[in-house]
Amino acid sequence: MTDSEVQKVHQALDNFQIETPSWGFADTGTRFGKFLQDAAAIDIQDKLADAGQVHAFTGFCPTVALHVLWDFSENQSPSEIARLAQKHGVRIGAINPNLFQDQIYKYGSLCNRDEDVRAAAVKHLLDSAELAKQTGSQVVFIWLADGSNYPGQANVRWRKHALVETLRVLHEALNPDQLMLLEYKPFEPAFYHTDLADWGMAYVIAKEVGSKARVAVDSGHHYLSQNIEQIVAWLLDTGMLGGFHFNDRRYADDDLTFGSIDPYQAFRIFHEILFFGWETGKVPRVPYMIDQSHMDKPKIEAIIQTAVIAQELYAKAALVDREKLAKHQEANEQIDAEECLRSAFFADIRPAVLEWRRKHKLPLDPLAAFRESGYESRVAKERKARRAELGIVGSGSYA
Ligand code: RM4
Ligand code: MN
Ligand code: MN
Repeated sequence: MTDSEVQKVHQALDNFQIETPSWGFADTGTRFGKFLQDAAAIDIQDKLADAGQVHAFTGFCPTVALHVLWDFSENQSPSEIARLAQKHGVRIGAINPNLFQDQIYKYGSLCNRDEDVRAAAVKHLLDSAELAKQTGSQVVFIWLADGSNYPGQANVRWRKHALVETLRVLHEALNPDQLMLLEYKPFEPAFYHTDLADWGMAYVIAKEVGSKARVAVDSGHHYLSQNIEQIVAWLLDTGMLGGFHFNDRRYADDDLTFGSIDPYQAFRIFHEILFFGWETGKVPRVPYMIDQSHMDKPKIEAIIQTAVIAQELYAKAALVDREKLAKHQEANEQIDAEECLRSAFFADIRPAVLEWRRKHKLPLDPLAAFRESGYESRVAKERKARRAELGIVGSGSYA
């Protein structure tokens, strides 16, 4: 790599941050069950401590996304949680409302035909916006599980109107500098129809709701082989890209480590963002977030590994010779254009990334350094004892 290429990578990395998910540190599983880990976080204090570790060893994961019902409780004020985060060297990132686990949501939340249920869901959104304000968060990140399981069951147009109407209430409550992101997903938990099934639906709803609404792209929420980077390019071009949930998949919403199955896909997403930045003269500050639940990998290591993979792929995307690429595109030189992407993707950027870590006085190998610290075995022992003391008997059972 030439000096100017190394510089290009360093400049890009100086602007690259990725948010960790609080739920990635806790015991989670599939719908068939859970495999419990002694070192898994028990409460919000543990989750923030673990996220603090990830940031300390990587240097670019300064914020943590919280899930309202899993992380906040009556006996702990939001500002206390924000202070706790600070103590561990991180800040609160996106606030994720939970419109899917309560019994009242059997037939949906914001799209439910029952007015009382819709009102309860709206109240939860307003509470979430309040939590965001009190924790200094700019983002309310909405994943809607609403949908139906059987043909004929639901009036999809009625539900669309209900969605706009209810989301507008949240929209009005947000500060001018706050955003609400709408995450789409084609199926699951509902299997016949999902109210926000794809980026187009999320886009339409966001536009109807108002200027503080954007679309969120979860890389696992597409049909197989869908061109995600094209969606990203269109959302960028229309000013509607709100952020990401990163993970990888082979089949459905697998929540596997980002870039573990198809790193070229992840690279192409980053490339579209940087290409847009190059063309418009401004690289957008996109909230990149990890949305993964590791049930068999050790959790903190898995998040460190994910962050490092994302950073490496971002560095590769930064290396694309965009000037050259633009010329080849104009001249219809498809092989040369494609080679612009391939040569960046296959370049060994690790020495440049090492150099960046050295420059920022970070551990050269975050994963190895974290392992050497002994943190995980220490907390495993402590948390195991605390579970016993608190009488928490973990269960892996599905039914
Ligand atoms: C969904 C989606 C959301 C997450 C829920 C629990 O599949 O990815 O972001 O909050 O799972
Ligand atoms: Mn997600
Ligand atoms: Mn998902």
